[in-house]
Amino acid sequence: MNKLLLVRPIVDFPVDDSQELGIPQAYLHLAQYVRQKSNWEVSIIDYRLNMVLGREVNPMKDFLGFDVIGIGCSTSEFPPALKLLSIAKKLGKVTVVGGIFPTQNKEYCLTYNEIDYIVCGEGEQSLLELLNVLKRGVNEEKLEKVSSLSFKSCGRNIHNKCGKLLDSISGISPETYSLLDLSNYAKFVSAHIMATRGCPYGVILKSPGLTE
Ligand code: B12
Repeated sequence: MNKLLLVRPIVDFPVDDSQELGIPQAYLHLAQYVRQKSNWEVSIIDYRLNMVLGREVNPMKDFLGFDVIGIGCSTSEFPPALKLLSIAKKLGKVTVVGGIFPTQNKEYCLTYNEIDYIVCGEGEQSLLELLNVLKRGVNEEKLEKVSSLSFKSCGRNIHNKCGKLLDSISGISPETYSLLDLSNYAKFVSAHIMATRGCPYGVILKSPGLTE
């Protein structure tokens, strides 16, 4: 087991024709981190891009050859993500979700059998830890040590402790960008970059001259 596919679902009710496309920043960060620190092979498929290009969206075919299917979801992405996760489970894949919706709705997400694991909050370190455990075969004791992970075990919902945030976040390398078909994104959107991560207000409060 060493092949991870990160899948971006289409959105059922986009606010414009572009499917709110954008380059999937989170997937690039996750893929880069995992690839740098393990021998997992990571691929990305963006069904939103495929939709606007008029390409085929065929998860039954696309998921073959991968061991783990990972999807990040905002609220609007959760229903289409579930459809994809259901196909992944029919194909016998391990499924993992992350992003704002699963992070805020862990208990709700665990009611769905389509979801094996939830990574809460910042995903890089936890995803790497999870993949390292999965590679050696599912082991309950080891899963309970994976930071920020939620999962079901013997009918109980387990929510592990949060991990530490990353000390530094590296930029996306050209090698990682090559996981995406950038020239096709360029037909529709300008490139977003991530300038900072997290909430800056704690820092502002501690600035000299300001009182709490
Ligand atoms: C940039 C941004 C956009 C950009 C996206 C550009 C792009 N190229 O992707 C644009 C402008 C297009 C956009 C549009 C919208 N956005 Co917006 N956006 C953001 C913003 C500011 C940052 C997201 C981001 O890229 N973060 C950087 C990456 C690295 O972090 P991340 O996505 O959180 O991913 C990390 C973890 O979540 C986790 N993770 C994520 N996915 C996965 C998957 C797996 C398998 C795992 C293990 C982990 C994992 O690991 C990642 C790395 O640590 C957030 C607010 C915020 N600060 O998070 C709002 C936010 C996500 N947007 C929001 C909304 C509402 C929208 C719109 C619906 C607005 C609208 N009405 O049109 C649209 C919908 C877009 C869509 N359908 O997907 C809401 C979502 C709320 C919700 N509950 O769903 C947010 C949270 C803002 C808010 N507080 O309201 N957005």
